[in-house]
Amino acid sequence: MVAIGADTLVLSTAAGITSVNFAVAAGLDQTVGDTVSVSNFENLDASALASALTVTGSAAANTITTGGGNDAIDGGGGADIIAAGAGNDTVFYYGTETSIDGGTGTNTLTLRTAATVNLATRTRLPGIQRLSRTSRTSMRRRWRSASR
Ligand SMILES: [Ca+2]
Ligand SMILES: [Ca+2]
Repeated sequence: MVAIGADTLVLSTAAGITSVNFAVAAGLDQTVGDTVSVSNFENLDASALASALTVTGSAAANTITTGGGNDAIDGGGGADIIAAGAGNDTVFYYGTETSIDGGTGTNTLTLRTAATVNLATRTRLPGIQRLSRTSRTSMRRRWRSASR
């Protein structure tokens, strides 16, 4: 079953939540750390939070906005719109995203697919200063702005 929808979960307080996972099966709890069963959301607005959050998107398009904590965001592929806010955030890059904004802080983009990312002309990647890669990834890097 594929869940169709565009529901946005807005977190006005952390309430103990440490992670949000949109990749769970439909109807299952998407939040970890709280006592509330939250299900069937696709999008997250956690911009009000100052604590760190781990967010996992589904294979479909997700709009994920996090707050001032040092967040880790894995959009899971799809035409995601990701904004990590303040803090030193880590965002996974699949190459299918509509946009990734690291926000302020020292942010790391982790490539999950082979890609050439030019940080000097990162129009789609504002706020990203660092690249890292997983062992499955090959990539070429241009550090024209970062290394000089
Ligand atoms: Ca996604
Ligand atoms: Ca953040």
